[in-house]
Amino acid sequence: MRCRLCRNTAVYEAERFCKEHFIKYYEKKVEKAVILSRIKSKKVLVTVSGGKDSSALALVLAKHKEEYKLDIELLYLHLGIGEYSNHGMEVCKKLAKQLDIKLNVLSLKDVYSKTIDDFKNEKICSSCGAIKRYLMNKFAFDNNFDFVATGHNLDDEAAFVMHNIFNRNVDQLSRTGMVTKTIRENKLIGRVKPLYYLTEKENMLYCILNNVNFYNEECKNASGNQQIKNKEILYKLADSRDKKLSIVKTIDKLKKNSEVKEWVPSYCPKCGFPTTKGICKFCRTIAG
Ligand code: Q46
Ligand code: ZN
Ligand code: ZN
Repeated sequence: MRCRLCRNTAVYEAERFCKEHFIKYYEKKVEKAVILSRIKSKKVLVTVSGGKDSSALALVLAKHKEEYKLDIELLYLHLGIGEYSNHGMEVCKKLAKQLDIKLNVLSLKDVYSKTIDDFKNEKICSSCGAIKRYLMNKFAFDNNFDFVATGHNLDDEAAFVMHNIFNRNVDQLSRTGMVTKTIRENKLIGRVKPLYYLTEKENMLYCILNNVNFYNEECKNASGNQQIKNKEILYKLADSRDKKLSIVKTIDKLKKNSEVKEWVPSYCPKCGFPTTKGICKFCRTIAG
């Protein structure tokens, strides 16, 4: 198959692009997200796991950091999930070296004397997710970052939207989107998803074509992960990039036309960070 733009051999068959034109296509999509989410000239903390999505994210932002005037650092959360966490950390160390970007490593064990392996409940992924969100926000707040960037992609977003439609969860749906606001006085650092318009496959190809290492191992708890189950449903119903994009864009349009209630946080009496009410989920989980 030939590239639709230059007739060289296509490396990305779905859109018929050669290597050069795929990379241009990919970086244009990231640029669009960077412009729309207004993170140019900001101090951005990029969370990395060693997987393809966050490695692609770190690479594309590092490559364009001068152009976007970004001040970026990486964060690896070592959650203590057996060898999986050690392996992820090693991949991230190599990535940081290759990109020449500072890597911060935060170990749950070192700071809170706990690991995810210590949690034996059925909802381990829900606890893990809450811990990750809390630590990203706290690290970014304590170190004066303007935004936290994550490797969430079009597949993640479309799967999340579908799951919440099936569960009639309007509140969660209203919280989807490419970027959330930073409200420093509320100790809330905005989260941004620069890979919002790109699929998992595209992220993987971007890493491969740029010789960036990533690892494909699954966490041993992945069978209980709701997000992974959501994606399996998505792949059955929306098998193309266009369909996934339609799901996400429809919700974006609906949100623009509807009034979204501002979330007024209260503060956790134990740690002082925002919560919906009472002691925050992080403090409850860590104490449990
Ligand atoms: S790391 Fe954590 Fe995932 Fe492992 S325990 Fe579940 S949520 S599956 S992305
Ligand atoms: Zn081409
Ligand atoms: Zn708390």
